[in-house]
Amino acid sequence: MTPALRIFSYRPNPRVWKATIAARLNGVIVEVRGDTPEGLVDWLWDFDARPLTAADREDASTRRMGRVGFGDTPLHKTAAFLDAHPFGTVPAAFSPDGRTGIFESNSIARAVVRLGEAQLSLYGRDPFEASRIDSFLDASLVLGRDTQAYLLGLRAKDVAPTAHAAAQAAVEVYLKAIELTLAPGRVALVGDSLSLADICFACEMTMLWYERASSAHLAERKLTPVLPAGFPDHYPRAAEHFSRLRAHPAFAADLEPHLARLENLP
Ligand SMILES: N[C@@H](CCC(=O)N[C@@H](CS)C(=O)NCC(=O)O)C(=O)O
Repeated sequence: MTPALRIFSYRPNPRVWKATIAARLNGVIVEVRGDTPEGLVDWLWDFDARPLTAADREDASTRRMGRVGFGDTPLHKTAAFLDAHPFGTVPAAFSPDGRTGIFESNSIARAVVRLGEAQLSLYGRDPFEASRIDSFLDASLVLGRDTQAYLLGLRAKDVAPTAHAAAQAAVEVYLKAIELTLAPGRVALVGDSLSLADICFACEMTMLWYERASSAHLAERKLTPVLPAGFPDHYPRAAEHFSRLRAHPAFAADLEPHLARLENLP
């Protein structure tokens, strides 16, 4: 069956899982193409993304320096890719004919939710709930923005104290609000059933789990984790919500192998 949406990204990428979890729930078929983060420098960034050929490597017209997360290595982005994706980032989603590019992981997940609306609503019961879901998605984008430099610093084993401080402040603001939302005994962030807001929350938490692979580096820099293993003491409802979501089969398929690997590092 032809996929309803194609996504190009590095893997594993919890941002992509916002879309694949939604797709598992509502039956939309999504194709994900890509490679490791390091491997993507050897790919042609295009609707028809693929490993570079010798001729592609010679083609200076596609060569572009990456801005976020790809250091000083040139990337190879086609003109059609940049037309569809003016910010030039991954995850990069496309309509099946390749004509419409959808960027920002939250919007890619929204596309999946809209495509599968007839099978299952993950976007609230009315315009107010839908807009409240958008509110959580917007807040998660701010969190993502303020933690990105920190998480990339961890990957490069070169965390700047300013990036750590920004991430710490952002995580605190975000989790306090999630905790408050769940305080009246709610089991979902919006309304009383699972929505895209919960999917997005689970994936943002999973992004932060990456920190656990860098305990030694943080200790070396005398920095404390922004999401310490003891965070459930401070945010019990948020922690419980995350535990519930990660155990859900539609979530576990993507999240569990990744989280388990990070939790069982020597
Ligand atoms: N807020 C965006 C973040 C996307 C993003 O920043 N992607 C980076 C990799 S982490 C990228 O594609 N960088 C390529 C470049 O800068 O050329 C989302 O959620 O999709």
